[in-house]
Amino acid sequence: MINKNSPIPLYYQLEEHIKGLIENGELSPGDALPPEREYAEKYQISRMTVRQAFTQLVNEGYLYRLQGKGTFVAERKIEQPLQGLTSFTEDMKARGLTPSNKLIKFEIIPATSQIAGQLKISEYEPVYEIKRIRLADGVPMALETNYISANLIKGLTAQIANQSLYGHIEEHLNLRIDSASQVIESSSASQNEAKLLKIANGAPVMHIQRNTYLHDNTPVEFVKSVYRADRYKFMIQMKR
Ligand code: 16G
Repeated sequence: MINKNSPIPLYYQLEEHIKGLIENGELSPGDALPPEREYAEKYQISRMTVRQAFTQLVNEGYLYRLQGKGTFVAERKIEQPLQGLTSFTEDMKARGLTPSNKLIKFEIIPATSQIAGQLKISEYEPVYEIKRIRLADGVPMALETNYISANLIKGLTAQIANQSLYGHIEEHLNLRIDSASQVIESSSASQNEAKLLKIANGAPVMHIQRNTYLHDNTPVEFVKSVYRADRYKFMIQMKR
């Protein structure tokens, strides 16, 4: 399956071959890959070529390396569609995963000018600052900090924040969450983010900012999130 006469670079052929094994399930998350040397001997290619293929696959999130232990198949990424306005709890349940939260902070603070501007309220008006680690089947996926006007959404508690905020707003307060705008930017995990998300310092993450509105365009939340880039990819359908 490695064709030396092909104009396609050898590392790329090997990369596609390993990707195929992962996609058809012959290699599963957590499986160790044979050492580079073995691949090199088997296909009569240089170890440099094998390393290049592995490095590409690590960068694309298919594999990960453990110092002194070898190269392993990574967990599949969650592919998150960007069309629907859904909550973390809904998204995880829809995938058959169990959502949970670890509440890091739950406070009422006076809105800074930035938060007030985002929520279209006055500076110093009370807002909830809710910081949560969001987990799927017990694995940290994202770190989210929500700002919600305390005059708009009354009576939030730590217990509610430990479950679904959208669920509470819609089912208990009978408000209709209607639209949102979202900006996604690549970044690398700070020391604190890495610790909370259980990833390496400086590992790739995505910073997501969401502004969410009720049906009458009242801002209902302003959220800053840090999503693990090794566990998430985003998908959007386009039409010309
Ligand atoms: C998602 C939203 C977040 C929202 C949360 C509500 C992104 C990037 N963020 O995580 O803005 O606050 O869902 O989830 O998608 P909940 O209802 O489970 O608390």
